[in-house]
Amino acid sequence: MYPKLIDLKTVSTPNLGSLSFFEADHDIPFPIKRIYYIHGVSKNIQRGAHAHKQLKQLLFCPYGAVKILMDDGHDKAEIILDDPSKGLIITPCIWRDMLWLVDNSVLCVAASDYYDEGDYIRDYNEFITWINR
Ligand code: T46
Repeated sequence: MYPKLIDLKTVSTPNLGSLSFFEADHDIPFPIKRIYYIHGVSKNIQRGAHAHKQLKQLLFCPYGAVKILMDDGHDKAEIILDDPSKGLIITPCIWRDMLWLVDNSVLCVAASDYYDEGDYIRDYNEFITWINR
């Protein structure tokens, strides 16, 4: 499994908080074509239940805590995003679920491509067939 937790560059200023940032190609290994974010979600809600065929993404949580559950068809892994200075790079062909641990946590995503429903695999059996093709 290739998902990778990375430290986002963060500049802290005394009494003024912190600023985190990343740059396409420099800090994450793909160009960014789309940003989206998921908000207004209650604790214990789970979203996801899909994989992507080609899409690469950086997930980060600037507020709250979201557990990312990943499955590459062989191994499973979980990572909690609860620190705005951390990001999770998810490569293609990883089945993922996202579980909200805190009300109104915000999950942000920088994606390598435009939205394309054809890149999604939303059936788990189809996912297993796809990775073993
Ligand atoms: C992912 C996880 C982490 C759009 O119209 N444009 C978009 O850019 C996106 C991302 C979604 N949509 C539509 C497609 C659905 O009708 O928004 C609706 C909700 O999408 P979905 O059910 O796929 O949302 P999540 O939270 O299960 O998954 C999302 C991303 O779709 C997915 O790529 O990896 O966040």
